[in-house]
Amino acid sequence: MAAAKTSYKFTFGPWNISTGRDPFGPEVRKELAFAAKLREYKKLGFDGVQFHDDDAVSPDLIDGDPAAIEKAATKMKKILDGEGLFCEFVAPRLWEHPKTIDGGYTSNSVSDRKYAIERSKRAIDIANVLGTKDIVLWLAREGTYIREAKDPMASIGRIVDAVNAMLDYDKTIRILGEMKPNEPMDQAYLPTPGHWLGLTYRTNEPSRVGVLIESAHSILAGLDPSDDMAYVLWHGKLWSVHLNDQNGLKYDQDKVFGSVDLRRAFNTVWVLERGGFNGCVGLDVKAMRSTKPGDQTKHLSNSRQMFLRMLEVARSVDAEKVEAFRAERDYEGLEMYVLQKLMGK
Ligand code: GLO
Ligand code: MG
Repeated sequence: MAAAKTSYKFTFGPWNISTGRDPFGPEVRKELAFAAKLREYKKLGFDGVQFHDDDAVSPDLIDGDPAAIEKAATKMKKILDGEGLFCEFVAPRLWEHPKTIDGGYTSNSVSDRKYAIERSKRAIDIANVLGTKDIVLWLAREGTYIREAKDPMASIGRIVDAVNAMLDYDKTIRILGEMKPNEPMDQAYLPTPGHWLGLTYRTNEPSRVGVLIESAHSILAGLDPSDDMAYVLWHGKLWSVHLNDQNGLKYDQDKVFGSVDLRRAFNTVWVLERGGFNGCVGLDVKAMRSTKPGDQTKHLSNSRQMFLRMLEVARSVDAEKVEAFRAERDYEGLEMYVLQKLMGK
């Protein structure tokens, strides 16, 4: 096992400070201006920012002249520098535009597929200006509402082709797949980190294709996030995480890290520590809709605090004791040892 890290870097995306709009009701808080959001990061104990392409560059410019995109990204980089923040990654937002209604890389429309790839290349340009090498692909609409809608085998090939096109476009970027089993689609083509991982080895440059794992997404797939993370760590491909929590199999909740299941959070942090994870700790969490505007960043600082507190717990685990319980096959004893730790004993 790699040596434990002494410190972690914390990041989140501007979408994690939100208006409370949901499918059943409108905004309950005013949208905070982007610059005002950025001013919150350091105050909350965060070091870096995760961007969608059209967070970094206004959505009006995103389909236009590449030079104008670069100019806007340069402006954003100055603002970031001014705040002492770094950009962790850029993710092309391939799920809101009219040309991505049927998916990005797997759309049945040739011209829409082209759009998705061109837009991904622009996201790489933006990443270069913002000083990051990491591109995240959350494949939101690469799936179907009805299974007959698309050719499933052709779809997998199209995703690989798109990844290869990005790897070819820039020989230094890395691509991180963030998989989710459902929502917005009924079923995704690559529902879990394991599915994506298999595909990384069939790309033109596997060493530049890795994984971002989000806790809630693993839980939605009926899997344990720490097991997913351990599997990908073993492959040396866990390059980022989105920690949060999820209360069972329902819509993607993005609850505060550890707020539903403390033991699951413990296992997540314990695995990251022991596995020598050295990516950023991203907290992809949402405030409750009932949250008052003055409290709209509490879920972020609370999640960070939960991670740090869990880190103390994980670091206080006596590895020899754990081994002794294992050697005796005394898992009842081991379980009680962990539960006592979680209760502060
Ligand atoms: C949604 C995803 C989303 C991504 C973000 C970055 O379920 O978790 O928040 O993490 O768009 O690609
Ligand atoms: Mg996420």
